[in-house]
Amino acid sequence: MVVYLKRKLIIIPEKCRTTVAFSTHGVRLSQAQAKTEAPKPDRMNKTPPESKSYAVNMFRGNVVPEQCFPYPDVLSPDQHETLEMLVSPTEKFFAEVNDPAKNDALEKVPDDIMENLKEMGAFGLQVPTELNGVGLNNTQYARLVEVVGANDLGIGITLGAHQSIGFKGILISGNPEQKKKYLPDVATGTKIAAFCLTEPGSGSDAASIKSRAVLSSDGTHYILNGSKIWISNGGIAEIMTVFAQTPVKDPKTGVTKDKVTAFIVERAFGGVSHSKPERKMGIKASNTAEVYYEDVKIPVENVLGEVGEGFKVAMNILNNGRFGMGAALSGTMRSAILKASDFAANRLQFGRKIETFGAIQEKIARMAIKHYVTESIAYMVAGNMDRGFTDYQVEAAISKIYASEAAWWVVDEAIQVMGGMGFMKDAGLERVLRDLRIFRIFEGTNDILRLFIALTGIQYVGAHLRQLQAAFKNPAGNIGVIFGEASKRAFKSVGLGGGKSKALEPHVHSSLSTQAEYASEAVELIGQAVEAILMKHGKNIIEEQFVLNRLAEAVIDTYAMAVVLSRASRSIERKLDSVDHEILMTKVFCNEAIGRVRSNINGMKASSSIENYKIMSQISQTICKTGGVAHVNPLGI
Ligand code: MYA
Repeated sequence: MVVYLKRKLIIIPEKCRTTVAFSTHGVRLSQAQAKTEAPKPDRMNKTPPESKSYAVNMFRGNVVPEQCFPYPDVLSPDQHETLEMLVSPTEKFFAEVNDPAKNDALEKVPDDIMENLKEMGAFGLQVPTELNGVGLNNTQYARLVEVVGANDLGIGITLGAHQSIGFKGILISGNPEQKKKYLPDVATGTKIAAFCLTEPGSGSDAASIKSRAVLSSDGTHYILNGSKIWISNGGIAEIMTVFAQTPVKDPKTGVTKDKVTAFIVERAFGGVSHSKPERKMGIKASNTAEVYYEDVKIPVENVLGEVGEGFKVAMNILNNGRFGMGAALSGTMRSAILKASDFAANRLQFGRKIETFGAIQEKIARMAIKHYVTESIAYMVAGNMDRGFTDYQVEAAISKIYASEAAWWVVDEAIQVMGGMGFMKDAGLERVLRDLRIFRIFEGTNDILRLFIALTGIQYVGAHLRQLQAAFKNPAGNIGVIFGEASKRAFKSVGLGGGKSKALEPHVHSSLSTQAEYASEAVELIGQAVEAILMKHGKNIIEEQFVLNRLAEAVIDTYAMAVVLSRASRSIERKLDSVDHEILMTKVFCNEAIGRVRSNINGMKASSSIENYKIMSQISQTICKTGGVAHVNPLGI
């Protein structure tokens, strides 16, 4: 792995080089090929993959509204009614039966609580009803998960590790026999599931796992050996989605290479054992353990997806589950804001309620705005998944990053508003803060996901620029492509073509027109910045993480702007009771976000910023070489 993400680069020949192009699912060349080959006619005519993802298209400077405007509205009246019937008993259960502080102290979800959750159907929320599940769609699931997140994140992880990722592979990639065999038991919680990817030597670099499964000589089963660490539900799971290297012969070259394959492993196969539960900072009620596999015999019919395609299976499961985190943490924030605002509205200091002080007002307003953004993104992603869109991975990553950072900030500030009271265990916030810390780390660290966002978008741009470059080799045959691009650029340079800054005007309510202009401007800035960094860095862009991080930041803010504008516009249209409040939050968020976007875009190119990145790199290297802080104590002793 070069720098975390091994994107394969294609260099466009120098003489017509405007930028570099990257491999994509649809367009793929080795570096050597790209350097030497003239584009072949069929490749010239090949249309690069088209995505309708709002976030991905921002990298080309395009507003593609389909997956953002109007705000999704996917529930039928029946689905709405089902959800209503589920939400209130779930809230009642958490308010009256479950005790999160007790679970935290016990470092376990007590057996009676587990049984209650099973009876409520909480272990199979998205499994079809004919396979013993509740049959919810993603939007309905998000709403219930929000209730869980509002009350007990330890239970949230037990449930989430089980269904959000543990058996999700069977649900989305399993064949009918696998679904029929495994889903009924996991849906009822009779058998608990786990997702087993991470290994001692393989965290963020998921493709580098060492566990290995070899086909038996009679071809009936695989023999799995290896170990996994930090597996949520690892000590209690009966059914595991396990990723392991398997030897795979390339049909074209005949060369055999190890490639990742996904397996459904039953503890009952034998050879599966686990460590005692890990002692953790938070989410203590959830079980986390190492899992060991020793000559585990896995029947060939338990391969999940295709042999050698396990990395994609893993990524799809993770992409598919990420919105759940956004929804759960939106619930967590809602609870924290309730506590902080209740305290602020009652606490007297200096003869006044502290809610009347600007210092407290700013905190509470920002907490609410971050919650509004988190919630809006989570339901946008869930809604788009329910509408059948499949290119939501960048948005899902944005949801996870935004939610985990916003929740941390909100709960930390809630403690600050409550002062000494917030620091006390009885306030119930210190546990939540401990629970929250892992959310920026697991399911893809936020750092890795930022790079994933930036590089996925750049890859998309690269494919389109490559088509343009190929078209210039045969201008006569590609007049449409060239003219389309040339006119787009010409319009852009003189601010015409509908004016990019007006691109969102038709989709956003007129009372938010200034903010819509900011959101459109941000898209345009991103498009220009991506072209500029590709021209400047070429294939080395993957090494420019200081720059990529700033690009990802700009993308996150710009996507969030569009989402809240979409939601607020719908609230205006529907004349919701909270509409005025929503407009105010949307205005503040967008007014501030455009400033951050401009600053991050500037930070991708300003020479003073670039100089600082070089210096920071040097500082870090010195510290790591020294083995800690490199400057001496001011006292010299
Ligand atoms: S589970 C462990 C979580 N671990 C991770 O998330 C691992 C993070 N690492 C990665 O995601 C990947 O290794 C990265 C890829 C991104 C670094 N979608 O050369 P590449 C394709 C689709 O860039 P790498 C846990 O924490 C890519 O296009 N495709 O790969 C438990 C390329 O395709 P092609 C993707 O350099 C937590 C190919 O793969 C994606 O190795 C418990 C190779 O790409 C993607 N995302 O780096 C949580 N990425 O070859 C409980 C790559 O065709 C849940 N590709 O060009 C809590 C839920 C909340 C509560 C719920 C309550 C009920």
